[in-house]
Amino acid sequence: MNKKLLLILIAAVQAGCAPDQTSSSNLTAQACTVPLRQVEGNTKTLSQNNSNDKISISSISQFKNFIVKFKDHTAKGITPSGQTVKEYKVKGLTLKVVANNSYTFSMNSTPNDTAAKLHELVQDNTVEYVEPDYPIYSTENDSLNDETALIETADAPVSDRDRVSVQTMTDQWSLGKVDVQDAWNMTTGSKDIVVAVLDSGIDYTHKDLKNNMWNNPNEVINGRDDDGNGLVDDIYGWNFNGNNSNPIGKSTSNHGTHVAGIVGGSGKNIFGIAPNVKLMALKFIGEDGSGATSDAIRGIDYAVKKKVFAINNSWGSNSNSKALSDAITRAENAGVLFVVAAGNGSKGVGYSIDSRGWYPASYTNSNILTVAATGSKDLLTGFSNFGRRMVDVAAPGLSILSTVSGQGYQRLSGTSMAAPLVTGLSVLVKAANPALNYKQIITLIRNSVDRVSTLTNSIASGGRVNAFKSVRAALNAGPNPSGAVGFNCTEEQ
Ligand SMILES: [Ca+2]
Ligand SMILES: [Ca+2]
Repeated sequence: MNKKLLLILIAAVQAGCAPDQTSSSNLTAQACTVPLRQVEGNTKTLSQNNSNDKISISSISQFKNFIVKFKDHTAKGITPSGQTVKEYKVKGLTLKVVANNSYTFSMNSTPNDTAAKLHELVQDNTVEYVEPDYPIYSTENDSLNDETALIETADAPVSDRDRVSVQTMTDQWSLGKVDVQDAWNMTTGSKDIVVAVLDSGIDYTHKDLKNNMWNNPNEVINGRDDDGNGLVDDIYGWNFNGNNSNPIGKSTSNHGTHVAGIVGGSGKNIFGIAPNVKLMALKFIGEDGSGATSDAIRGIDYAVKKKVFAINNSWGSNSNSKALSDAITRAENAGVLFVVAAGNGSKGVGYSIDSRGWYPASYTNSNILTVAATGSKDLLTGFSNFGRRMVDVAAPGLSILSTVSGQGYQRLSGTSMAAPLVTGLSVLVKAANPALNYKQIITLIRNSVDRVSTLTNSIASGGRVNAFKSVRAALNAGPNPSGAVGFNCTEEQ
C-alpha cells in the first residue's frame, strides 16, 4: 500500500466514514453523520429590524430557494384554507406551505433582482422573516470525500483532548459497553413508543426492521388521504424529499436505515438498543445525498402531529435557521424529545460547538439532547464535536454494526451512530417509567452516565451513557417523578 493511500484510509477512519470490511455483509455505500455544508457564518434571517441591511440581503441573494414566515394572523390573502391547498400567489411568487404561516418560494433571477424582491418582501409588515431554504448535504457530497481534505485531516494536529482512532471491535460492542443486558432484564422497550427517524429513509422491508415499523393507524393504501393530513397513503411516514408515500432508504442512502437499526433493530441479526419500539420513516435527504431545511421542518411537524415520543436527528448544519429553530420549538411545546448528533467536525476533526455553532445541536431548546461519539475505550473519537455546555452525553459511535438496505449489515462510524443509541435508550427509560416527561428523561440520562475523566471538560455530563443505570433510575423514580423538572440541558453546573 503506498503512503498516500494509507493516509487517505487513516483519514477516512478518523473521519468516521470507513466501513470495516471484516464483518460487513453488504458494502455498498458509505455514510456517517450527515454534515450540512453551507455558507459560512450563521444567521442570515431577514426581518424588518434589519431589512435595510443591504449586506444581509446581498449575502443571501445568491440562493434560489427561500423560506418566508408571515406574522401570525396578519398575512394578507394567504391564510391557509386547508391542508389540500398547497400553493398561493403573493407578490408574483408561488408559495408552498411549510408550516402555519411559513412558505417556501424559489427565484431563478439574477442576484440583483433576487435582492430587490427580498427587500420588497421584508419591507412588507405582514412578513416576520425571510431566510434561505438552506440546502443540506449528506456525507457523499461533503469534503470528506475530497482526497486533499482527507490527507490534511490525517496530518492535522489533534487537540489536547484524548482521542481514539482505529480500534478493533467485536460485533455490537456498543451494547455491552452501555450495559444493555442488565437494562433488558428490566425492559426492552415498548411497541407503544414511536420514534421518528428524520433522515434519508428506512428500508422498511429489512428483516431486522419490518416488524418494528410504525404504521399510521388511520391510513390505508387506497389512493386516498384517509387521516386528512394532506398526504395520501402515508403508511410508514413520508418522503418529503420526493413528496411521495415511499420513505424507503435505498442503497444510495443507507444512512437512515443504519440509524434505524441502532434505535430499534428487532434482533434477527442486529439488536437495536430498544428492540421493542415503533420506527417512523421520515425521509428528507434524497438519493443524491442532499435535502432542504424546509423538508426537515415538514418532517418535524409531521412527527409532532402524530405525537411521537422522540425524533432522532443524525444530521446538522452550520447555518442557524430561524425556521428550523421554530419547528424544534413546536416539538418542544408538544413535549417531543429531540435527540441530535453533535456533528463530525470540520474535515473529520471535531470542534467545540459551544463556541462555533452547529445546528440543531447548538440550539438551546429544552427538548434537545445532544450526543457525542466515543470508542470502546470511552475516549472521544477524533471526528466528534464536543462542548461542555452544548453536548449532553457521549455514546458509542465508532465502528457500529447495523442494518443497511438489501437485507445487509455494515459498520459505520459517526455521531450519527451515537445519537440513535441514546434515542433508543430514551425509549427504554420511557418504557420503564411512562410517567417521565422529556425533561426528566434528559436529566435522568445525563445523571446516570458512567463518568469518564477524559470527558469531564468536553461533555456536559462528563460521561458516556449507561443503559442499566438509566433504566434503574427510571424505575426508582416511581409513578410520581419529581425533582428533575426545570432542568436546563445547556446550563448544568
Ligand atoms: Ca394521510
Ligand atoms: Ca389512504
